[in-house]
Amino acid sequence: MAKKTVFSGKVEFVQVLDKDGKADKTLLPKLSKEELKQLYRWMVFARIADEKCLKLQRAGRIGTFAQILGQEAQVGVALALKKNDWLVPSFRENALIWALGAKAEDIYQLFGGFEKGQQFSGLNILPISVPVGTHPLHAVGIAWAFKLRNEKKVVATFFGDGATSEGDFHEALNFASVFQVPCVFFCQNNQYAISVPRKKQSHAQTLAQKGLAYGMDGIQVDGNDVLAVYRVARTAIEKARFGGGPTLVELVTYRMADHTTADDATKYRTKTEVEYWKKRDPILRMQHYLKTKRLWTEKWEDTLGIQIRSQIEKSVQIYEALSQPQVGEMFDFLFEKKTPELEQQKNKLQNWKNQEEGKV
Ligand SMILES: Cc1ncc(C[n+]2csc(CCOP(=O)(O)OP(=O)(O)O)c2C)c(N)n1
Repeated sequence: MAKKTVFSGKVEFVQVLDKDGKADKTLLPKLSKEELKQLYRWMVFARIADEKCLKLQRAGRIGTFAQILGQEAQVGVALALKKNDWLVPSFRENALIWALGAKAEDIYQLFGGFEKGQQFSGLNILPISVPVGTHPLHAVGIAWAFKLRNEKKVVATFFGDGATSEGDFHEALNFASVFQVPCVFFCQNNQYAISVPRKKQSHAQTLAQKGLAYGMDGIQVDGNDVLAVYRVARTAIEKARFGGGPTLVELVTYRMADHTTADDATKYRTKTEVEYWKKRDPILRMQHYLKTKRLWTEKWEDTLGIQIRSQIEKSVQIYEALSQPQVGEMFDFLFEKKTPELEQQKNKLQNWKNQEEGKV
Protein backbone atom coordinates (compact mmCIF):
# COMPACT_ATOMS: atom_id res chain seq x y z
CA MET A 1 0.00 0.00 0.00
CA ALA A 2 1.25 3.43 -0.81
CA LYS A 3 -0.24 6.85 -0.83
CA LYS A 4 1.61 9.67 -2.47
CA THR A 5 1.02 12.74 -4.61
CA VAL A 6 1.65 11.76 -8.22
CA PHE A 7 0.89 15.16 -9.73
CA SER A 8 0.79 18.67 -8.47
CA GLY A 9 0.66 21.66 -10.75
CA LYS A 10 0.87 25.40 -10.59
CA VAL A 11 -0.30 28.23 -12.74
CA GLU A 12 1.58 31.51 -12.70
CA PHE A 13 0.02 34.89 -13.36
CA VAL A 14 2.18 37.40 -15.22
CA GLN A 15 1.73 41.17 -15.12
CA VAL A 16 4.43 43.65 -16.15
CA LEU A 17 2.44 46.91 -16.02
CA ASP A 18 0.12 47.41 -13.08
CA LYS A 19 -3.34 48.87 -13.59
CA ASP A 20 -1.88 52.39 -13.69
CA GLY A 21 0.89 51.49 -16.13
CA LYS A 22 3.70 51.30 -13.58
CA ALA A 23 6.24 48.68 -14.63
CA ASP A 24 7.79 45.85 -12.67
CA LYS A 25 11.35 46.39 -13.87
CA THR A 26 12.35 42.79 -13.19
CA LEU A 27 9.80 41.58 -15.72
CA LEU A 28 10.17 44.18 -18.47
CA PRO A 29 10.81 42.49 -21.83
CA LYS A 30 13.79 43.77 -23.82
CA LEU A 31 12.22 45.96 -26.46
CA SER A 32 13.58 48.93 -28.38
CA LYS A 33 11.95 52.36 -28.13
CA GLU A 34 10.57 51.87 -31.61
CA GLU A 35 9.05 48.48 -30.69
CA LEU A 36 7.40 49.97 -27.61
CA LYS A 37 5.90 52.75 -29.70
CA GLN A 38 4.83 50.21 -32.33
CA LEU A 39 2.84 48.25 -29.77
CA TYR A 40 1.05 51.46 -28.78
CA ARG A 41 0.45 52.48 -32.41
CA TRP A 42 -1.10 49.09 -33.19
CA MET A 43 -3.45 49.37 -30.24
CA VAL A 44 -4.54 52.90 -31.16
CA PHE A 45 -5.03 51.84 -34.77
CA ALA A 46 -7.21 48.93 -33.65
CA ARG A 47 -9.32 51.14 -31.41
CA ILE A 48 -10.00 53.69 -34.13
CA ALA A 49 -10.56 51.07 -36.85
CA ASP A 50 -12.88 49.08 -34.55
CA GLU A 51 -14.92 52.21 -33.81
CA LYS A 52 -15.19 52.79 -37.55
CA CYS A 53 -16.48 49.22 -38.04
CA LEU A 54 -19.21 49.90 -35.50
CA LYS A 55 -20.24 53.08 -37.31
CA LEU A 56 -20.24 51.27 -40.67
CA GLN A 57 -22.42 48.52 -39.20
CA ARG A 58 -24.87 51.00 -37.66
CA ALA A 59 -25.16 52.69 -41.04
CA GLY A 60 -25.83 49.35 -42.77
CA ARG A 61 -22.51 49.48 -44.63
CA ILE A 62 -21.16 46.21 -43.15
CA GLY A 63 -22.93 43.25 -41.52
CA THR A 64 -22.97 41.92 -37.95
CA PHE A 65 -19.66 42.66 -36.35
CA ALA A 66 -17.76 41.65 -33.17
CA GLN A 67 -15.87 44.55 -31.58
CA ILE A 68 -12.49 44.05 -29.93
CA LEU A 69 -12.79 47.15 -27.73
CA GLY A 70 -10.73 46.57 -24.56
CA GLN A 71 -8.86 43.55 -25.94
CA GLU A 72 -6.30 45.49 -27.99
CA ALA A 73 -3.32 44.21 -25.98
CA GLN A 74 -3.57 41.03 -28.10
CA VAL A 75 -1.22 42.89 -30.47
CA GLY A 76 1.62 41.82 -28.15
CA VAL A 77 1.45 38.46 -29.93
CA ALA A 78 2.07 40.12 -33.32
CA LEU A 79 5.47 41.27 -32.14
CA ALA A 80 6.29 37.78 -30.87
CA LEU A 81 5.39 35.96 -34.10
CA LYS A 82 7.83 35.65 -36.98
CA LYS A 83 6.95 36.26 -40.63
CA ASN A 84 6.63 32.55 -41.51
CA ASP A 85 4.52 31.67 -38.47
CA TRP A 86 0.75 31.24 -38.76
CA LEU A 87 -2.29 32.64 -36.98
CA VAL A 88 -5.51 30.65 -36.68
CA PRO A 89 -8.00 33.16 -35.27
CA SER A 90 -11.55 33.22 -34.01
CA PHE A 91 -13.71 36.25 -34.80
CA ARG A 92 -12.31 38.65 -32.15
CA GLU A 93 -8.71 39.11 -33.25
CA ASN A 94 -8.99 42.12 -35.54
CA ALA A 95 -6.38 44.09 -33.59
CA LEU A 96 -3.88 41.27 -33.99
CA ILE A 97 -4.76 40.70 -37.65
CA TRP A 98 -4.22 44.40 -38.41
CA ALA A 99 -0.98 44.42 -36.42
CA LEU A 100 0.28 41.49 -38.50
CA GLY A 101 -0.16 43.64 -41.58
CA ALA A 102 -3.69 43.11 -42.88
CA LYS A 103 -5.35 46.21 -44.33
CA ALA A 104 -8.31 47.85 -42.62
CA GLU A 105 -10.37 47.11 -45.72
CA ASP A 106 -9.69 43.36 -45.40
CA ILE A 107 -11.77 43.38 -42.22
CA TYR A 108 -14.44 45.67 -43.74
CA GLN A 109 -14.72 43.26 -46.67
CA LEU A 110 -14.89 40.28 -44.37
CA PHE A 111 -17.75 41.70 -42.32
CA GLY A 112 -19.32 43.19 -45.44
CA GLY A 113 -19.88 39.80 -47.04
CA PHE A 114 -16.82 39.67 -49.30
CA GLU A 115 -15.07 36.37 -48.73
CA LYS A 116 -11.93 37.75 -50.32
CA GLY A 117 -11.31 39.75 -47.14
CA GLN A 118 -10.50 36.43 -45.50
CA GLN A 119 -7.27 36.24 -47.47
CA PHE A 120 -5.91 39.05 -45.29
CA SER A 121 -3.71 40.46 -48.04
CA GLY A 122 -1.89 37.14 -48.43
CA LEU A 123 -0.64 36.88 -44.84
CA ASN A 124 -0.28 33.55 -43.02
CA ILE A 125 -3.68 33.84 -41.37
CA LEU A 126 -6.47 31.28 -41.71
CA PRO A 127 -10.04 32.57 -42.29
CA ILE A 128 -11.70 33.63 -39.04
CA SER A 129 -13.73 30.91 -37.33
CA VAL A 130 -17.24 31.89 -36.34
CA PRO A 131 -18.01 28.34 -35.14
CA VAL A 132 -16.82 28.48 -31.55
CA GLY A 133 -13.74 26.38 -30.73
CA THR A 134 -13.53 24.31 -33.90
CA HIS A 135 -10.38 25.91 -35.30
CA PRO A 136 -7.77 24.96 -32.61
CA LEU A 137 -7.86 21.56 -34.32
CA HIS A 138 -6.91 23.17 -37.63
CA ALA A 139 -4.09 24.99 -35.88
CA VAL A 140 -2.79 21.71 -34.47
CA GLY A 141 -2.97 20.11 -37.92
CA ILE A 142 -0.84 22.86 -39.42
CA ALA A 143 1.63 22.68 -36.53
CA TRP A 144 1.87 18.91 -36.93
CA ALA A 145 2.73 19.40 -40.60
CA PHE A 146 5.51 21.81 -39.59
CA LYS A 147 6.86 19.24 -37.20
CA LEU A 148 6.75 16.43 -39.76
CA ARG A 149 8.53 18.62 -42.31
CA ASN A 150 11.04 19.77 -39.73
CA GLU A 151 10.17 23.41 -40.40
CA LYS A 152 10.88 25.77 -37.52
CA LYS A 153 7.50 27.50 -37.71
CA VAL A 154 4.89 28.07 -35.04
CA VAL A 155 1.10 28.32 -35.09
CA ALA A 156 -0.72 30.66 -32.72
CA THR A 157 -4.42 30.05 -32.29
CA PHE A 158 -6.93 32.29 -30.48
CA PHE A 159 -10.32 31.52 -28.98
CA GLY A 160 -12.52 32.74 -26.14
CA ASP A 161 -13.30 31.40 -22.67
CA GLY A 162 -16.54 29.92 -24.06
CA ALA A 163 -14.56 27.79 -26.50
CA THR A 164 -12.91 25.90 -23.64
CA SER A 165 -16.23 24.11 -23.06
CA GLU A 166 -16.23 22.68 -26.57
CA GLY A 167 -15.01 19.15 -27.18
CA ASP A 168 -12.80 20.21 -30.07
CA PHE A 169 -10.75 22.39 -27.74
CA HIS A 170 -9.89 19.37 -25.59
CA GLU A 171 -9.09 17.18 -28.58
CA ALA A 172 -6.80 19.88 -29.92
CA LEU A 173 -4.90 20.25 -26.65
CA ASN A 174 -4.55 16.51 -26.22
CA PHE A 175 -3.28 15.91 -29.74
CA ALA A 176 -0.93 18.89 -29.60
CA SER A 177 0.64 17.67 -26.41
CA VAL A 178 0.88 13.98 -27.32
CA PHE A 179 2.57 14.87 -30.61
CA GLN A 180 4.46 17.85 -29.12
CA VAL A 181 3.53 20.11 -32.02
CA PRO A 182 4.64 23.76 -32.25
CA CYS A 183 1.30 25.35 -31.41
CA VAL A 184 0.52 28.03 -28.82
CA PHE A 185 -3.07 28.24 -27.63
CA PHE A 186 -4.23 31.71 -26.62
CA CYS A 187 -7.49 31.75 -24.70
CA GLN A 188 -8.89 35.26 -24.47
CA ASN A 189 -10.79 35.10 -21.26
CA ASN A 190 -12.86 38.24 -21.73
CA GLN A 191 -15.19 37.17 -18.90
CA TYR A 192 -18.22 36.36 -21.07
CA ALA A 193 -19.42 33.99 -23.75
CA ILE A 194 -22.30 36.19 -24.96
CA SER A 195 -24.28 36.43 -21.68
CA VAL A 196 -22.65 33.45 -19.93
CA PRO A 197 -20.16 34.74 -17.32
CA ARG A 198 -16.79 33.07 -16.83
CA LYS A 199 -17.79 31.52 -13.50
CA LYS A 200 -20.62 29.63 -15.20
CA GLN A 201 -18.33 28.50 -18.01
CA SER A 202 -16.05 26.39 -15.82
CA HIS A 203 -15.70 25.55 -12.16
CA ALA A 204 -11.91 25.51 -12.56
CA GLN A 205 -10.08 28.33 -10.82
CA THR A 206 -8.19 29.23 -13.99
CA LEU A 207 -8.60 28.26 -17.62
CA ALA A 208 -4.82 27.99 -17.96
CA GLN A 209 -4.79 24.93 -15.69
CA LYS A 210 -6.64 22.96 -18.37
CA GLY A 211 -3.28 22.82 -20.17
CA LEU A 212 -1.74 20.98 -17.21
CA ALA A 213 -4.29 18.18 -17.58
CA TYR A 214 -2.94 17.54 -21.07
CA GLY A 215 0.70 17.70 -20.01
CA MET A 216 1.51 21.17 -21.25
CA ASP A 217 2.35 24.41 -19.48
CA GLY A 218 -0.58 26.65 -18.63
CA ILE A 219 0.03 30.28 -17.83
CA GLN A 220 -2.23 33.16 -16.96
CA VAL A 221 -1.45 36.67 -18.15
CA ASP A 222 -2.90 40.10 -17.55
CA GLY A 223 -4.41 40.35 -21.00
CA ASN A 224 -4.79 44.14 -20.72
CA ASP A 225 -1.04 44.53 -20.30
CA VAL A 226 0.56 44.49 -23.73
CA LEU A 227 4.07 44.03 -22.33
CA ALA A 228 3.05 40.95 -20.34
CA VAL A 229 1.23 39.56 -23.38
CA TYR A 230 4.36 40.03 -25.48
CA ARG A 231 6.66 38.60 -22.83
CA VAL A 232 4.69 35.40 -22.32
CA ALA A 233 3.84 34.97 -26.00
CA ARG A 234 7.46 35.30 -27.02
CA THR A 235 8.64 32.67 -24.52
CA ALA A 236 5.87 30.21 -25.46
CA ILE A 237 6.37 30.73 -29.20
CA GLU A 238 10.13 30.28 -29.08
CA LYS A 239 9.75 27.24 -26.83
CA ALA A 240 7.40 25.70 -29.40
CA ARG A 241 9.69 26.62 -32.29
CA PHE A 242 12.60 24.70 -30.79
CA GLY A 243 10.78 21.50 -29.89
CA GLY A 244 9.50 22.40 -26.42
CA GLY A 245 5.90 21.63 -27.32
CA PRO A 246 2.65 23.55 -26.90
CA THR A 247 1.50 25.99 -24.20
CA LEU A 248 -1.93 27.20 -23.13
CA VAL A 249 -1.89 30.93 -22.41
CA GLU A 250 -4.92 32.46 -20.71
CA LEU A 251 -5.19 36.18 -21.39
CA VAL A 252 -7.35 37.69 -18.67
CA THR A 253 -9.15 40.61 -20.28
CA TYR A 254 -12.59 42.17 -20.66
CA ARG A 255 -14.92 42.65 -23.58
CA MET A 256 -15.81 46.32 -23.14
CA ALA A 257 -18.43 46.35 -25.88
CA ASP A 258 -21.44 44.15 -26.65
CA HIS A 259 -20.79 40.57 -27.78
CA THR A 260 -21.61 41.64 -31.33
CA THR A 261 -23.66 44.38 -32.91
CA ALA A 262 -26.65 42.03 -32.41
CA ASP A 263 -26.30 42.00 -28.59
CA ASP A 264 -27.12 44.31 -25.67
CA ALA A 265 -24.69 43.66 -22.80
CA THR A 266 -26.54 46.01 -20.41
CA LYS A 267 -29.07 43.17 -20.02
CA TYR A 268 -26.58 40.93 -18.22
CA ARG A 269 -23.82 43.00 -16.63
CA THR A 270 -23.56 46.00 -14.35
CA LYS A 271 -22.18 49.48 -14.92
CA THR A 272 -19.92 49.04 -11.87
CA GLU A 273 -18.28 46.03 -13.45
CA VAL A 274 -17.69 47.87 -16.73
CA GLU A 275 -16.27 50.85 -14.82
CA TYR A 276 -13.83 48.54 -12.97
CA TRP A 277 -12.42 47.33 -16.27
CA LYS A 278 -12.38 50.78 -17.88
CA LYS A 279 -9.77 51.70 -15.30
CA ARG A 280 -7.62 48.86 -16.64
CA ASP A 281 -7.75 50.02 -20.26
CA PRO A 282 -4.74 48.50 -22.09
CA ILE A 283 -4.10 51.64 -24.13
CA LEU A 284 -4.06 54.01 -21.16
CA ARG A 285 -1.73 51.72 -19.22
CA MET A 286 0.78 51.60 -22.06
CA GLN A 287 0.39 55.33 -22.62
CA HIS A 288 1.32 55.93 -19.00
CA TYR A 289 4.37 53.69 -19.31
CA LEU A 290 5.50 55.44 -22.50
CA LYS A 291 5.10 58.81 -20.76
CA THR A 292 7.46 57.71 -17.99
CA LYS A 293 9.96 56.67 -20.70
CA ARG A 294 9.45 60.07 -22.41
CA LEU A 295 8.19 58.27 -25.51
CA TRP A 296 4.68 59.74 -25.51
CA THR A 297 3.58 63.33 -26.04
CA GLU A 298 0.17 64.82 -26.77
CA LYS A 299 1.51 66.06 -30.08
CA TRP A 300 2.54 62.52 -31.10
CA GLU A 301 -0.87 61.20 -30.08
CA ASP A 302 -2.64 63.90 -32.15
CA THR A 303 -0.50 63.20 -35.21
CA LEU A 304 -1.04 59.47 -34.81
CA GLY A 305 -4.82 59.94 -34.61
CA ILE A 306 -4.86 62.12 -37.75
CA GLN A 307 -2.71 59.64 -39.72
CA ILE A 308 -4.75 56.63 -38.68
CA ARG A 309 -8.10 58.30 -39.40
CA SER A 310 -6.99 59.34 -42.85
CA GLN A 311 -5.68 55.81 -43.56
CA ILE A 312 -8.99 54.34 -42.42
CA GLU A 313 -11.07 56.71 -44.55
CA LYS A 314 -9.04 55.56 -47.58
CA SER A 315 -9.72 51.93 -46.64
CA VAL A 316 -13.45 52.60 -46.43
CA GLN A 317 -13.34 54.16 -49.89
CA ILE A 318 -11.51 51.12 -51.29
CA TYR A 319 -14.02 48.78 -49.63
CA GLU A 320 -17.05 50.70 -50.85
CA ALA A 321 -15.72 51.00 -54.40
CA LEU A 322 -15.88 47.19 -54.74
CA SER A 323 -18.81 45.81 -56.68
CA GLN A 324 -21.26 43.61 -54.80
CA PRO A 325 -19.94 40.15 -53.75
CA GLN A 326 -20.91 37.31 -56.05
CA VAL A 327 -23.07 34.52 -54.74
CA GLY A 328 -20.48 31.78 -55.30
CA GLU A 329 -17.65 33.52 -53.48
CA MET A 330 -18.15 31.69 -50.23
CA PHE A 331 -17.03 28.52 -52.02
CA ASP A 332 -14.09 30.13 -53.80
CA PHE A 333 -12.17 31.15 -50.70
CA LEU A 334 -12.62 28.06 -48.55
CA PHE A 335 -9.76 25.90 -49.82
CA GLU A 336 -6.88 26.55 -52.17
CA LYS A 337 -8.67 24.34 -54.72
CA LYS A 338 -12.41 23.62 -54.62
CA THR A 339 -13.41 20.03 -53.93
CA PRO A 340 -15.85 18.46 -56.47
CA GLU A 341 -18.62 18.71 -53.82
CA LEU A 342 -18.02 22.42 -53.38
CA GLU A 343 -17.98 22.93 -57.14
CA GLN A 344 -21.36 21.17 -57.33
CA GLN A 345 -22.81 23.25 -54.49
CA LYS A 346 -21.57 26.46 -56.06
CA ASN A 347 -23.21 25.60 -59.40
CA LYS A 348 -26.45 24.63 -57.68
CA LEU A 349 -26.59 27.93 -55.82
CA GLN A 350 -25.79 29.88 -58.95
CA ASN A 351 -28.60 28.08 -60.82
CA TRP A 352 -31.09 28.93 -58.07
CA LYS A 353 -30.00 32.55 -58.17
CA ASN A 354 -30.32 32.64 -61.97
CA GLN A 355 -33.83 31.17 -61.73
CA GLU A 356 -34.77 33.68 -59.06
CA GLU A 357 -33.59 36.50 -61.25
CA GLY A 358 -35.45 35.04 -64.22
CA LYS A 359 -32.25 34.49 -66.17
CA VAL A 360 -33.18 30.90 -67.15
C1 LIG B 1 -20.15 25.79 -32.25
C2 LIG B 1 -20.87 27.06 -31.94
N1 LIG B 1 -21.79 27.09 -30.95
C3 LIG B 1 -22.44 28.23 -30.67
C4 LIG B 1 -22.19 29.37 -31.37
C5 LIG B 1 -22.91 30.67 -31.03
N2 LIG B 1 -21.95 31.58 -30.40
C6 LIG B 1 -21.34 32.55 -31.10
S1 LIG B 1 -20.23 33.38 -30.18
C7 LIG B 1 -20.58 32.47 -28.81
C8 LIG B 1 -19.87 32.74 -27.52
C9 LIG B 1 -18.40 32.66 -27.64
O1 LIG B 1 -17.79 33.03 -26.44
P1 LIG B 1 -16.24 32.96 -26.25
O2 LIG B 1 -15.70 31.70 -26.80
O3 LIG B 1 -15.95 33.27 -24.84
O4 LIG B 1 -15.69 34.14 -27.20
P2 LIG B 1 -16.05 35.71 -27.18
O5 LIG B 1 -17.24 35.89 -28.07
O6 LIG B 1 -16.32 36.10 -25.78
O7 LIG B 1 -14.85 36.37 -27.75
C10 LIG B 1 -21.55 31.51 -29.09
C11 LIG B 1 -22.06 30.55 -28.10
C12 LIG B 1 -21.23 29.31 -32.42
N3 LIG B 1 -20.91 30.37 -33.15
N4 LIG B 1 -20.58 28.16 -32.66
